[in-house]
Amino acid sequence: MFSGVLRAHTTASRVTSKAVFQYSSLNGGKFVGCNLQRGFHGWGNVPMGPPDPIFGISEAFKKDDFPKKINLGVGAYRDDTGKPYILPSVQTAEVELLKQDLDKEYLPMTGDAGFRTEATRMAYGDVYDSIRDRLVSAQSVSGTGALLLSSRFLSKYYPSKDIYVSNPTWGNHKNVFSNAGLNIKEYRYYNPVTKGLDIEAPNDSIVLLHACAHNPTGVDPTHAQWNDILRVVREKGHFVLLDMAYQGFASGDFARDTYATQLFASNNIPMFLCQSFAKNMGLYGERVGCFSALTASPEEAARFESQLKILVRASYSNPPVHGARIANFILKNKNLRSQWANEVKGMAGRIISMRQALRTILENDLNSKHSWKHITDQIGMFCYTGLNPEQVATLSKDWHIYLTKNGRISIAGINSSNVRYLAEAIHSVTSH
Ligand code: PGU
Repeated sequence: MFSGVLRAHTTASRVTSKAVFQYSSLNGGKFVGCNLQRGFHGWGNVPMGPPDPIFGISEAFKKDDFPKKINLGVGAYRDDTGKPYILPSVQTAEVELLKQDLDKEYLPMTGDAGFRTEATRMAYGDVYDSIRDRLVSAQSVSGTGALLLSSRFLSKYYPSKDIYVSNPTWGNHKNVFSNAGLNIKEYRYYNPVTKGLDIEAPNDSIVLLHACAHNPTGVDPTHAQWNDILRVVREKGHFVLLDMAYQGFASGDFARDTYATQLFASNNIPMFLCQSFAKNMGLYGERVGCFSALTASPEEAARFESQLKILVRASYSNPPVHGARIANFILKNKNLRSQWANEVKGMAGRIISMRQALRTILENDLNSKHSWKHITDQIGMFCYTGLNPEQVATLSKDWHIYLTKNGRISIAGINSSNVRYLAEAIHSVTSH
């Protein structure tokens, strides 16, 4: 064992600090530790963090070797054999792209321009042509990346730092927003007394809304309720942050799921939109998304875009290329695009049939004394079951069925082979 002394000089202050490095001859001469005489003394101040409420469940599920285990935690589509589903349209696009022998050069900071055009056109539908010269967009690192850009931009330039999210909402909204320096406030999404939507926030607030397939409740506003929300947003001067992670999964139809986006855009509500292609193209790990901002004029759009580029450059420089190419290829190719639409319809349809199957077994076969109507009333990938944390814990401990503590189940994880086992488990934990 011997010690070496390293002197580091900082040119700015001319301060010299000493660091004593220890090497161990017993450890093959490898560096085994560093003891700075001043300043840093290791990460003793770093507390152990909790596991992620959604991805932590996948980790627990993986460790379980029970053959009938079920993962209903993460919102990731599975086919009827419980396997991840690679969409045939995506496979075709990848094969065609490979033939083109494309390079892997950096994308511009705001990403692939063709992809951004196609993605935003799909989200804003008929309104797109009338707003395109005021719309600023950036390809994002999936939906989460779009939310990150939104919240960092708002934190820097929006006058209020309070953001109102529905109670409940997707858990990671709060992490992303608070990391960007925004203060999380909640509005009561559903008022059980009026059986209506309840969005209470002071004037000029930032309000996060789920464009379709609300996560975790699976309860979306009706068109009439969206119109009411628009009225309130207008009267109170709110800024709308629209999260659209599930276009196509609410109704099985891309166009029908754009009601909220089109409503706000056509009424010139100041808004950001966060799109994800994780679910509807099954491109989870490719991280394909799009951030867009509706501004007041082309001149404002130009200033906004200049700052957006600076923000992207400082965050991750430029987005990944492969997934956006796949999405763009599908969106631009008429035949492939309609094939994709059918594949999404198929996924949405399988989810609906699993809702029906689960409810039927619980109510008709097992004679549950509870109503399970909400399983089929709710839409999108999730069902907010109403199971309490204790029942959720029993499901994982005794039945090897994994779901988030708030009682949300990802219907996409249910299939014809496990639905009965799941129904029996739910019946068992709700029978006492
Ligand atoms: N917004 C909402 C409402 C979401 O549910 C999700 C994903 C995202 C954005 C972000 O998805 P990206 O993959 O970044 O595009 N929620 C899923 C997936 C797992 C997770 O928590 O990220 C879920 O299970 O809730």
